[in-house]
Amino acid sequence: MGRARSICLALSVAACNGGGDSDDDTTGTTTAPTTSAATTVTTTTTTVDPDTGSTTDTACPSPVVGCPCGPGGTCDVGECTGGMCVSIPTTSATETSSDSSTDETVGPTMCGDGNAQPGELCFGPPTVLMMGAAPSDVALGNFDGDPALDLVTANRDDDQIALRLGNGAGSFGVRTAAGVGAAPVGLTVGDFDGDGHNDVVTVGSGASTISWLRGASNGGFTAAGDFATGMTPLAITSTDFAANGRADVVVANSVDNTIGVLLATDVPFAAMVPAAVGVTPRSVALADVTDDGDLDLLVANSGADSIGLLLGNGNGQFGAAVAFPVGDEPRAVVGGDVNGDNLGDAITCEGSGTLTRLLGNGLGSLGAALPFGNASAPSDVVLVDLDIDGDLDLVVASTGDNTLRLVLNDGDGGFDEALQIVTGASPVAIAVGDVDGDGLVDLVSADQGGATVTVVLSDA
Ligand SMILES: [Ca+2]
Ligand SMILES: [Ca+2]
Ligand SMILES: [Ca+2]
Ligand SMILES: [Ca+2]
Repeated sequence: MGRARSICLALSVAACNGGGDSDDDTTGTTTAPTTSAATTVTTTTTTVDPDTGSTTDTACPSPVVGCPCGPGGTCDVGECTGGMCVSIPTTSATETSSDSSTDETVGPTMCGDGNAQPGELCFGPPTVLMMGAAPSDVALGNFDGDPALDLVTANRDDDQIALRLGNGAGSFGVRTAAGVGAAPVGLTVGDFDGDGHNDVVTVGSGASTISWLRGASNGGFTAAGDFATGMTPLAITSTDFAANGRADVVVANSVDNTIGVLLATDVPFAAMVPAAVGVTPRSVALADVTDDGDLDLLVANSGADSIGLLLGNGNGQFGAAVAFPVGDEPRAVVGGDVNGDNLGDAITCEGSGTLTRLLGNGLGSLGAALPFGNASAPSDVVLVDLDIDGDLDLVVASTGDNTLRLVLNDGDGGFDEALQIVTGASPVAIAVGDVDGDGLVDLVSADQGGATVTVVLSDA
């Protein structure tokens, strides 16, 4: 491999000129990759709220940017000026580099030159936006008919979704909200009635229901019904199994130890069909692990220290769950091909602080758990190509130290942490998408402890 990487922070071009890291695992498959402290750039948070003044925005459950200061003139996010919490100017960027002896060259280009090159990892300063009480999940989608991605959160503690419409340039407008079933801890975006407009379905851990909000295509939503799940569902995802133009839903019922499928047929949704999984399922992901064209289901069984794999037949029915041991208390699972063999693999993050990969073996199964890396009480992980070199990298939400960890793939499924980005308090969920239309992926975290989302735009 030996690809050099430039680890770049867009706000500090000086940080982009060197420090290339090529700490690749070239020896392959028998050794679990380890995370070195190779190159880490940490930035403090810059906060900018596009809501000029918060007078139209009444939900200020905590002193964050755009909200009144807390007792003693303090802010959980931002700094107190004139009684209001405002942005903190940037920044301290520090860069340390080790094991540079194996570096062949410095990075191919600089961040900030407008020219995105494979191997560059370029992100700008984070922006923190107030969303409501305990945002517990976040998604990006189009809700107002323009091509700009909008962002929506499920707010556990105010029983609402909160929406901010994107302007296509990386900024978001005024917050609006809509009520859903009690304690929404997850949401998914799709067209569940086939009218061509995106809808939102939340999963209510307090209500043991899903709530369907029908999108009106102008940024508005209409409550369209609640539908029973199993007990205390904690996670949700969706896909259109039958290709009938109506997305279907899968939930994880944490008390029942089941997953449940709710098909969107003539009238969303048909009664939930459960299937047994391991103890305390709290994350679900759809991925084609067997490369047969049908989506399979991955489940993180946090009480059993395992993930479950349920092979799909393509119509929303799944085979029996097969469990694979992982680290202590898996909190999230994702699927995708991380080692380039066209077989789906699984990645988990565990509350104990570890990450684990399990490689698909082409036999409808997964190989042994290979632990790697670390984070502080990680709560979510996503697979996305961060450095545009064609392989899937990781973003890990690290709730214990309020960071997003960007972890790069060496192309063979070996991972090294490359960058930490500071977020609002307790980032529990991640969404990725191109919110500013530059063709590069941007990051959003739902900061459950901070009542905020953190938006991090890529830069070239
Ligand atoms: Ca719709
Ligand atoms: Ca693979
Ligand atoms: Ca990559
Ligand atoms: Ca972008």
